[in-house]
Amino acid sequence: MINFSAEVSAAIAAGQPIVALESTIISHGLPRPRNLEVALEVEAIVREAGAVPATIALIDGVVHVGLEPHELERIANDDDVVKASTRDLAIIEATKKSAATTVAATAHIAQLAGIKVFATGGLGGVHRGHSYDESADLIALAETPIVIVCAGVKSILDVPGTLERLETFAVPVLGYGTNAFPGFYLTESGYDVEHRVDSVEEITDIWRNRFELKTDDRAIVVANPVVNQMDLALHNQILDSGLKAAEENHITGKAVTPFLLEYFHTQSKGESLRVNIDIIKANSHLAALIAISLNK
Ligand code: PSU
Ligand code: MN
Repeated sequence: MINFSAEVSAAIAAGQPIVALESTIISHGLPRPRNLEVALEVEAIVREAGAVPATIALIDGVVHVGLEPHELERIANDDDVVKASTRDLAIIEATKKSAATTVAATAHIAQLAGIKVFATGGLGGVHRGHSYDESADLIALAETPIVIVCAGVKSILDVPGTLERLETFAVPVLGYGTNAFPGFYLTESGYDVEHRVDSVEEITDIWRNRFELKTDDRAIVVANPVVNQMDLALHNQILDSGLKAAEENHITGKAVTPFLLEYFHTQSKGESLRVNIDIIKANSHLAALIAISLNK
């Protein structure tokens, strides 16, 4: 069963453009109390652009598409909110827990709800040096027809490895106004994208062309580079020490990404947090414009 917020059910009934937003970035990606403020600011950006935000999470075992303010507050502040990927969804339902959804789980639920556009910060991908640590985000992209707007994959990951996997899964990657694949905290990752688009109309065109060719069963990644990137030297230094710290502390599984993000936020004294917030806001704005264009 899916619970729709009043705002989202009205939008579905009226055929309005909707943007799905993930919640793991709120619960596990940003520090308190900024996380709740940012979640609300991001929703406001989507509304201002003319679309309706649908933040997705599980509350007491129920899937919610669109969160009321008090529900958003629980996801942001409750210590017992776990991080749920696709495989966890049915378990969380059965155990009546509350959970924030990753890119993979959010995309899955969004698609069930008929939502075509989704904004996040950075995608999960292949982790460095661990051949079997690949985010379930990759498989979800291969199986979910949705447009996902991101600032590339998180720079803590193996970027070329992740791009190779996206190629294997036949997931198109479009550089928005760029030929360079963005590097999350950095404007450029050092790797290129094959396809560049310069308008939302081009993305809509590509989305529609896929139906005819029956390549419409998977995601389209729109890679939107951050404008004011993090200081490069600071970024590289923290990345090196962060990867070592994760290793030394034996951080594994789904704890790896939150550990590294938190490490960045503390070590950079808020600089990576500033960039992460810029990213999610810019991506949500672009996602709203895409949702509006797809709706025409
Ligand atoms: N983007 C951000 N911050 C985040 C994430 C993305 O700016 O916290 C989350 C997303 O929910 C993504 C998850 O799906 O990190 C990836 O986790 P993992 O590597 O364990 O699959
Ligand atoms: Mn992992």
